[in-house]
Amino acid sequence: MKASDRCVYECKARGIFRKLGITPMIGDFVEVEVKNGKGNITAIQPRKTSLIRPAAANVDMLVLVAASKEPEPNFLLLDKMLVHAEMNGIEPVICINKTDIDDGKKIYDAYKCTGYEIVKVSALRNEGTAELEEVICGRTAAFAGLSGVGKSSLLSRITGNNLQTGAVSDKIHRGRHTTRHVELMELEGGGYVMDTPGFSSMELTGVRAEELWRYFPEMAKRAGECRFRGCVHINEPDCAVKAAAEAGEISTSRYQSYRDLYDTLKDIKEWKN
Ligand SMILES: Nc1nc2c(ncn2[C@@H]2O[C@H](COP(=O)(O)OP(=O)(O)O)[C@@H](O)[C@H]2O)c(=O)[nH]1
Ligand SMILES: [Mg+2]
Ligand SMILES: [Zn+2]
Repeated sequence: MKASDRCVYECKARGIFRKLGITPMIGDFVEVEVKNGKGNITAIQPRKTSLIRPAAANVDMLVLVAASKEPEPNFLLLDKMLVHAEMNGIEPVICINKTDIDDGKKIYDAYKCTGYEIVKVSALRNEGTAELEEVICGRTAAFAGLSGVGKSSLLSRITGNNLQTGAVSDKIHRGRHTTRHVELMELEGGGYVMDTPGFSSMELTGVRAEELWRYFPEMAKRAGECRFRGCVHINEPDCAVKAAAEAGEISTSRYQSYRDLYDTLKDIKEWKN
């Protein structure tokens, strides 16, 4: 069934959800009671996945959009988002946009060691967008990334909808043209995509510092070769992860993010105890 064949009802959520502390999220499968053309959400199905940043349910792919330039990539934020996706069992894809102004090699080199799919695109020139659509095909994908990287421009290309876009400087100075609401859009070849508001910071929670390496796939696959069990891959001798970082098999940027995040998580724990 296509979205155009479906009925659309404006719904209210019953007060019971508020009492239970449950908020309906974008992407939820719900049961609806219709009266006089208006819907009432009576039940929310268990969620397959639930992302906090961006807030969305049942997403199975996170397309992390970074611009090769304007704005400069924020590697630490990208790495936090990748850990967040890993923790939630959501497949991440790295999408390098604006390849018309810079080839994006810096981002590519930072992530080629991860094994994640990397797609280079230019929304402006409509290059690589068909490949991006193919990668998403059949899935429910949320687009996330800094404001101004081109999420709405890319989604306009692949959905054929005309989404609101805005110049980077406009957003920074006046907060105009930003995506204020999130909506699922159906792809012609199957699958759904959603645009999300850009954000520039996030706090990583729900993971212990000692477990953090598990969410860096290029570290996790080498951890079994470390001398010590419980190695956190920072100062231990005969650490296979550190050796791989020194040999350039794990990028400097990824290893640095790991160390920064490890320190932050360690501090949170000590502060809470
Ligand atoms: N040069 C270039 N500019 C782009 C590209 N994609 C988007 N832009 C521009 O970047 C700005 C922000 O785009 P937008 O889609 O609103 O970004 P969003 O905040 O991530 O949704 C707009 O001025 C776009 O025209 C691209 O591939 N190349
Ligand atoms: Mg946008
Ligand atoms: Zn180690």
